[in-house]
Amino acid sequence: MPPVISSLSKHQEKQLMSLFGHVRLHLLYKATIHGFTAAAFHGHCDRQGPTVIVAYNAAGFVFGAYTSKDYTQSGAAVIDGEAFLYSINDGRKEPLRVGGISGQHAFTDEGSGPNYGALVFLHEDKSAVQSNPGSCFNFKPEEMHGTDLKLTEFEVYRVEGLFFKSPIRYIFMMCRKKQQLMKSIQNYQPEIQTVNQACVLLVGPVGAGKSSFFNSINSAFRGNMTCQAITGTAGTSVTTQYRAYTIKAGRRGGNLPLVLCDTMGLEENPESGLNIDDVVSIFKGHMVDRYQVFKYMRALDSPGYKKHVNLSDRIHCLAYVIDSCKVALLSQKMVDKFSAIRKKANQLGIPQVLLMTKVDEACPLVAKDISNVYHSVYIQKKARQLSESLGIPLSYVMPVKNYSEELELDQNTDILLFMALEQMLNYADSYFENQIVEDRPENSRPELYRSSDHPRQFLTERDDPKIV
Ligand SMILES: Nc1nc2c(ncn2[C@@H]2O[C@H](COP(=O)(O)OP(=O)(O)OP(=O)(O)O)[C@@H](O)[C@H]2O)c(=O)[nH]1
Ligand SMILES: [Mg+2]
Repeated sequence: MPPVISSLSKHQEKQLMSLFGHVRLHLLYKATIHGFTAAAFHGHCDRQGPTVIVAYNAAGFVFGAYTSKDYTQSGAAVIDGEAFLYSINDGRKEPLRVGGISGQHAFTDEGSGPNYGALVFLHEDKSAVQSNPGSCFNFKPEEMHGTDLKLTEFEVYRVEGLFFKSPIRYIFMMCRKKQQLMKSIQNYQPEIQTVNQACVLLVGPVGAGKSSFFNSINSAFRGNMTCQAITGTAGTSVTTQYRAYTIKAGRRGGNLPLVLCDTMGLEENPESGLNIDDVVSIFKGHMVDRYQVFKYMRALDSPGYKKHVNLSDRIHCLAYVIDSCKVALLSQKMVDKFSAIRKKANQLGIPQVLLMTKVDEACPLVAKDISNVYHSVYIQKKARQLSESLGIPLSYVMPVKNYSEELELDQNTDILLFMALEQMLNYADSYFENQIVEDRPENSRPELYRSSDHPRQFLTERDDPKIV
């Protein structure tokens, strides 16, 4: 998840927390960023354990619902004695808390927006709430939400702490989250039938952590530390070869449906580091794996130039990789290089994301516990700065921590890496969507049709011995 920021004011947050006691709220979903749709809500909030909904309206009400149960889209009426509705408003000293009507269920766990009977959020996939007091919960509408049923914002937080007095439960939940992400990545299949793997290109300044990102993803899927790509620090780029790495799901597992392409680092000097013409060759799929990027590959007869290319050779998603500690040090020349690359990528319709690496070095709070990454004001500030200087929307900026000196894998680090990867695959899908020429007759599009017309070949858990 990108570093989305809570809209709660300090006062509202304090009032909300007073309903729970000593807890930590972890923002899972923010509708103005992820969309005011039931699908977006379920994509971020299903199976997250105890959660609280925070809805905002223009009349100044912050209101919502707490449940200690999971959302799973089971279709069942869920009984939850701990569930309650609440409302916070400047005109009131204490928050309003409304418990459920005795003998009635708390919410209906369906595929629509969260349905608490008396309050149905994201009603009809809109930024609206439907109010029916008396069904499951009872309240006076003017006390709950005024007369304003239109939502200006809608957020969902996981409620952590109180319920994780038992560390076992917390570990179990994070384990489940990691498994879900791994499965979703393994089961990914490009929208186009002739393409088996999405190609993601990593581009960034020397030492930003491009090769380490590949090593980290490879390690997380293998289940042990790997160092296939050479990493380290030097005056110039440690990586000199263009590499298109495949990744295995477990030691003896099959290849994942993605290729991570690692390159030489960018340098300020126009004559040094990765050249923009080379980047364009890579975008179009002309550069062969293991090409030594010593000099420009403009000559079409260069041995590293693949003349005949098809859609699967091309880059389907571009990830800019930037060291979080060096955001303020990005020179104008480097920013210009990024915008030149961005212009070329835009022309070719390649979706772009931004990986902020080394979040552990940038913020001591995150170094202590990687799951603090979304609470770190410093990381959020850096993400904003990057978004503004490179002109990339904030929701496309993803913080990650690569494995650098660790000897063992860490679950929270893996989750952050997988979340970034899953997002890249989603964006690669947007690239494929754009390749499907809907208005051409069937017989004139031999390779450009949706793979969903054909049975999907999913990896099974048996193929994936390393899922933990
Ligand atoms: N603490 C920390 N160190 C990192 C992280 N990512 C990379 N590093 C370290 O940063 C240094 C450079 O990482 P590389 O992966 O080699 O960087 P690169 O972008 O591939 O660099 P070039 O190939 O030289 O362009 C290495 O010493 C890594 O161990 C991270 O997220 N956290
Ligand atoms: Mg490298």
